[in-house]
Amino acid sequence: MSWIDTDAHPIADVDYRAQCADQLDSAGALVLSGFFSGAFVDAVRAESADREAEGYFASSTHNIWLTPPDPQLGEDHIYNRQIVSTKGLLADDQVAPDSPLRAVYDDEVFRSFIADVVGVDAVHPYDDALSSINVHFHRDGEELGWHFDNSSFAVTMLIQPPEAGGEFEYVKDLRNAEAGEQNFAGVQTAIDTRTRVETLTFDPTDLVLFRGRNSMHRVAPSRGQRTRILVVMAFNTEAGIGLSESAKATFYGRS
Ligand SMILES: O=C(O)CCC(=O)C(=O)O
Ligand SMILES: [Fe+2]
Repeated sequence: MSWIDTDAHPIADVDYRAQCADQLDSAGALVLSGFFSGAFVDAVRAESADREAEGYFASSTHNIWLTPPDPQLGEDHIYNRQIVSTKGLLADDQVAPDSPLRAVYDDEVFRSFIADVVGVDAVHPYDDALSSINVHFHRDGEELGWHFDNSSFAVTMLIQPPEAGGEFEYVKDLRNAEAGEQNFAGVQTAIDTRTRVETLTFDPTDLVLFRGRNSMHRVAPSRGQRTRILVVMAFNTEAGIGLSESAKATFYGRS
């Protein structure tokens, strides 16, 4: 597939896959520089820019866990702290059928590469019309607040950087969702004092794989007239999983 530089990134090669998997495990994130061709980024930028007005901009706040509040813990508890996110997005059903994003997302070698790197048998699209491929827009001043992802990993690609700001910040392994350990004290310290906060840098044409379920992360406010455009490709480790109606209403404003 010409959209991916397979000379630099031999995604069909088992040794290359193992090397990427090691890096993701040790760092919690994997940035593959120059993974996509310039033509890919240009084509996605051309089809996405100027479509911000069609995007859904959620105005509501959320907690870091992306869950409803727990009144038992009290209003001032870190679990109930409300975080502002202002980014907008195009959902999967707004991405053109002939978009290069679909060619990549549907490619069997790309999918099996992602599966091997994250250490699962296979990855599958979401079984709903909205969640699989999303295009995010951050205009001047817009941000994505601190959160843990619901999914265990995310595949992202920056299409257009903002003039300034828009840094991806994270705190690695801050909770252990699988063990049910939410680490309220650690989360509160990280948020209030920025202890252990790291920045992940990546550029257009890079592929980013990030384990966001246990590593709290945010995207700082964008600055300047150029909108930050970033694509998130979401996969499931089981077939037939779709978002609930309430989650669709929260994330996309419709169901
Ligand atoms: O915009 C980014 O770089 C990250 C997006 C993200 O964290 C998310 O969609 O959950
Ligand atoms: Fe996230």
